[in-house]
Amino acid sequence: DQLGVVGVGFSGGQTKPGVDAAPAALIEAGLLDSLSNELGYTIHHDGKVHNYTEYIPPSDPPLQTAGARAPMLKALTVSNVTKAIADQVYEHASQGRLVLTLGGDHSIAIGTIAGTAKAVRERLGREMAVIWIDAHADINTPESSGSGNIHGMPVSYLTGLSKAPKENPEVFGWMKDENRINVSKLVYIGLRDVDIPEKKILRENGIKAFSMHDVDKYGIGRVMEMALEHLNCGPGQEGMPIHLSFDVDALDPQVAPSTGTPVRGGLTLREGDFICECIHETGCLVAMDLVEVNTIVEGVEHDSFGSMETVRAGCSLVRCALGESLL
Ligand code: DIR
Ligand code: MN
Ligand code: MN
Ligand code: MN
Repeated sequence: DQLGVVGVGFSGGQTKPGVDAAPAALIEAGLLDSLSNELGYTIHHDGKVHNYTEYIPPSDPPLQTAGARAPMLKALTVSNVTKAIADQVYEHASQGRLVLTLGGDHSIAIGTIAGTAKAVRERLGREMAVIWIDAHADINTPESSGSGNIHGMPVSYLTGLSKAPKENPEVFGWMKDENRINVSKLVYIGLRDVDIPEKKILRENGIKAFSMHDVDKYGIGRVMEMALEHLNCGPGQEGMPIHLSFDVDALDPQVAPSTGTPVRGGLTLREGDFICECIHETGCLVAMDLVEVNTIVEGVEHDSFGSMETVRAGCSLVRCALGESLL
């Protein structure tokens, strides 16, 4: 099978350095080698981890919108960079390749999903589903966000809940309907740190979300059945293309401590891998993002145990989504 790989060394959707070094760490750990040598993928990769410096404006002051709790940080930078990512991902997806994007903070999913959504519409004439695995809902609008960090907002742009402000069309004005997904085709798993305004957004839009409470209550097996059934990808159903966006902070910090905003009480390594295996089994996967691995959080050394363990966990998630556990 053909696999397009995009290395995204970008951290501008939040304030902690180190998440930009993750793609290199994942590749150094042998991820791409195992995908080609063990899983048999033909890999299309330009051999780079992009830092998008050519897209970063010389000045990008905090953007205060009327009624917002906090100014939006690096709005123009993230808009420009995600547009470039969307083009890269579209290029792979439009040739029918499964696309793997190694991030980077979660703001980059604005680009990856925009790129695959467009390619899937053109190639298959269909809408795409998104499975968002995360401790957080990442569905703040610029108005509801308490931090101003865009990695807490990607889903609001991707679903059209947030759009380019009239007075600042250069901030995400490049996004068109062809880049967006329907809120009814979105499923969350792993949530446990959702802001109050985000809970309201989830409720008002009837968005399907499985929190850690649901994982405890039903078990991950039943949660995956319900999630895939909701997306028409269960056994006997017609199926639809799936983009999997996996934030490593969905995993418990005991197994993935090296991430910018760890939250206790997360998924076990096996629950994370199981989610990926179930999605692989559907045969519907068209793209995967692995984001928020941060190799230098809060003084944790680059080569420390926690950082290595997080990289190892990330590699395992990707291999499971790409078919490693098939017997
Ligand atoms: C918070 C944290 N909801 C925010 N979000 C994080 O900044 O909007 N997302 N950490 O990964
Ligand atoms: Mn690349
Ligand atoms: Mn996230
Ligand atoms: Mn998160």
